[in-house]
Amino acid sequence: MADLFQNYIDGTWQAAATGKTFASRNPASFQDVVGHFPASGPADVDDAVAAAQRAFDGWSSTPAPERGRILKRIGDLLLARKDDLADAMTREMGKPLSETRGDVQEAIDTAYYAASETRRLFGHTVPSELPDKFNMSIRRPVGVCGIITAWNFPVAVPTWKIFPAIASGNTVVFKPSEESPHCGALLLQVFADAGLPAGVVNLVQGDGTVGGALVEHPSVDAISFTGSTEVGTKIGETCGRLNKKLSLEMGGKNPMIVMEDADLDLALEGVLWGAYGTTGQRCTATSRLIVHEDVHDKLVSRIQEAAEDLTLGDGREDGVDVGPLINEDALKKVQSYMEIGPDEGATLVFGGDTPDDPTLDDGYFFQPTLFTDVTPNMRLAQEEIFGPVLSVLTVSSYEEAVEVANNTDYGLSSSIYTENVRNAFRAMHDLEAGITYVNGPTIGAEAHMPFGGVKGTGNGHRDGGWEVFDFYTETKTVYVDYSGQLQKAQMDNAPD
Ligand code: UN1
Repeated sequence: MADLFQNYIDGTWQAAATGKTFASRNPASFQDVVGHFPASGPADVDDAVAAAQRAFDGWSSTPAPERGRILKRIGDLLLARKDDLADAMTREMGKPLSETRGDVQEAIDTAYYAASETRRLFGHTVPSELPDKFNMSIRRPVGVCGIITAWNFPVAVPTWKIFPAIASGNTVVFKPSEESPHCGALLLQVFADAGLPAGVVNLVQGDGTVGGALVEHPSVDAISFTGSTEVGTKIGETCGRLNKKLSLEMGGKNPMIVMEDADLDLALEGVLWGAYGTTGQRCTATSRLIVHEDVHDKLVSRIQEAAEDLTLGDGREDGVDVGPLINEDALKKVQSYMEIGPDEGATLVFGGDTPDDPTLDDGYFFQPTLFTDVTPNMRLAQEEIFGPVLSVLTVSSYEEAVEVANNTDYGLSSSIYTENVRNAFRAMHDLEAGITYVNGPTIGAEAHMPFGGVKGTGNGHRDGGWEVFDFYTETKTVYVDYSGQLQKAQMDNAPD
C-alpha cells in the first residue's frame, strides 16, 4: 500500500474534509503508485485561507531580512535533500534525474536569490513640489496569495512564486498540480523543517475544484498561475470580475531560427535539448524550427541522425535522455498530431509512434518526432502540442524568419542561431516574445531573471528576477509634511 499524504494547513498535516483521496502514479510505469493524496474541496480551501490570514500580521511585520534568513535555511535544506527530491520528482513526473536535479537546483537558486532581495525591497524618495514636505514610496505585501502550478517543473516553478511572495511578507495557499502532489508535499516538509512559521505557506491538494475555490475566495488577494491557456483564461475572467491581482504564465509555441550563417554544431545541440528535453513538456520547449533554406537539408539530416541516439526510458535509469509523457491524455494528444500533420501536408521524417520496445509498454512513452514541409498556418505550427514533436518551417531571409516566428498567438520564448551580429541584435527587438536567446535554445531560464511572455502567453507580469517583486508588493505612496501648516498641492501656493 502506497503512503497516504495530507494537506498542510496552519502548521499541521490534515486529511481533507471531503475524506476522499486520489492516487499519483509513475508515468514511466503506471503500476507504481507514488502515493495517495487528499482530494480536497472548498472547505479545505476555506481552512487554508483562514490560516494564511491569521499568519499574515505576524509574518508581514517580521523584518524582511529575518524572512530572508528563513528562506536561506529553506535553500540549504533543499540543497541537502536535492538527490532525494530529484528521485521523487522523476518517479512522479518522469523527466530524467539530470533534469530533476536541475529543477531542484533552480529552486535552491531562487531561495538564495529571494533571501538576498529581502535586504533591498527598495522604495523611492522623491522631491515634493511643496516646501518642507517629503515624498516616498514603500512596498507593502499584497496579502494572501493563491499559487496554482503545473507538474512539469513541480519544485522550481512553485518556488518562483512562493519565495518572492513570502520574502515580501505575504502568506500563501499553494495548490500543486494533481499530477505532482508528492513533490508539493515534499516541498512543504522542507518549509516546515526550515522553521517557516505555521500558516505562512499552506498546501491544499486536489484538482480544479480546489484551484477554482481558491481563485473565487474573497479573502485571497492575488493569484499566480502557471498552466494551460484554457485554465488560465478562465482564471483571468474570474479575477477580472473580482478585481483580483493576477499573474498568468501559459502556453508557448516557441520558435528557433537557424540562419544560413549559424554554427550548425551548436544549433544541432540546441535543437535536441530544446525540442526533446523534458520530452517537449515545457512551456518554453522549442516546437518550431525555422530554418534558412540553404542549411535546411543538412540540419534536418543531422537532427535525424542524432535523434536516433536518444535513449527513451525510465528517467531513474542511467543513460536515459527522454522520459515518458505525463499521462494517457497527453499521449493521445501527441498521437492525434500524427494524423493532423500529414493530413495538412507535412512530412513525417522520423518518430511518429510509441517505441517498439515491450519494456516500455507500462509507460506513456513516445518517440522523438520531426515533421518537415510545415507551413506557418498549419495546426502543427500553431498549436501547443506539449510533447517531443518538432515542426520544421523553411524561410529564405531574416525578415521572413521573423515574420514566421511571430505568426503565433503565443509569445513566451524564442531563439536565433546566427553569427551575424546585426541580425542577433535585431532579433532581440523583432521577436515577439518575453524571452529571446541568441545562439542558445528556447529553454534554460535562470532564477534571477524575469520569466514570462507576451501575447497569449501571459498578462504582463513576470515570474522570477526583480520584476516578480512588483507583483507580490503594492506600492504605498507616503507624504510627510513637516511645514507645520496645511499646504495644498496644485494650488499655486508655492513661493514665486
Ligand atoms: C515551464 O515550462 O513552465 O527555462 C518553465 C526553462 C525552465 C522553466 C520552464 N527552466 O525552460
